[in-house]
Amino acid sequence: MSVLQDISAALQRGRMPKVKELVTQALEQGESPKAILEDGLLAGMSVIGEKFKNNEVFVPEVLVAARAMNAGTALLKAKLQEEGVAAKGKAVIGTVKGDLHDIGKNLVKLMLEGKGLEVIDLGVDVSPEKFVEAVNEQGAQLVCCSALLTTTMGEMKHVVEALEKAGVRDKVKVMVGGAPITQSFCDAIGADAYTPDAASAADKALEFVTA
Ligand code: B1M
Repeated sequence: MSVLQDISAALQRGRMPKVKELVTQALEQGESPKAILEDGLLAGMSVIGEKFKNNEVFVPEVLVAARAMNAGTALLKAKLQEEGVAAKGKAVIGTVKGDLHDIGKNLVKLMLEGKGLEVIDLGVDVSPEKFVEAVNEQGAQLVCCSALLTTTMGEMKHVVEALEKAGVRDKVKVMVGGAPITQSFCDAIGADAYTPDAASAADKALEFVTA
């Protein structure tokens, strides 16, 4: 196996120290940071994403894989910036106002990053105004809203309305998700996409920024 395949395999097993060791080794061997990112780290994360979608692995495995990915990416970050490897697109993500659940939102963030997108995480209890402010400040193409409560899911409509009011609705795609969200809810509030899980959210996000 090549060192890049080793990185992918170690990441899938969530072995953070091994991933760090292998990324360092790959750099010493002259592998390009871009290849290490795409054929090592992102390749491994994409396998995890598919398995998660198919219920072959679960939240803990995704979290340890993501932790390993973050450690590997951190070693590459400065070199990638030197090489000028641009992110494929930019997203802002947050759990909507009144809602403090963030496990699913964090998974979506990790999966988006796993697809090479830059993600600005606004955290939890994010007001519509804060989403708008982030879009204006960050120039994001995607607005990703998560909600876990039937009492807070209506905030997603307010996000869409706030983007309209601010005159930036046509500049972004609004993606929604979380346990109570459905496709018909997405359609009713005028969002652009509902996805049921983090892996399909990442697929859709990539589709939007590369369309
Ligand atoms: Co809360 N809680 N909780 N809770 N909690 C639920 C959601 C609940 C269903 C439990 C229940 O009653 N059976 C219920 C909601 C009922 C309803 O609204 N119909 C509930 C309640 C009522 C509450 C409180 C009101 C309880 C109280 O205080 N009386 C309170 C509300 C606090 C608040 O937010 N203001 C509350 C508090 C909490 C904790 C703080 C204790 C904790 C959250 C910790 C945290 O997130 N840091 C918590 C937890 C852990 C849960 C359960 C048990 C698990 C949620 C979770 O993390 N799941 C949950 C019951 C359950 O779901 N079984 C429950 C794992 C996570 C990976 O899944 O977030 O669905 P999920 O994300 C998925 C998809 O939905 C999707 O991708 C993810 C993975 O693939 N997804 C997206 C998510 N966001 C997406 C965005 C996308 C696309 C896909 O595009 C942008």
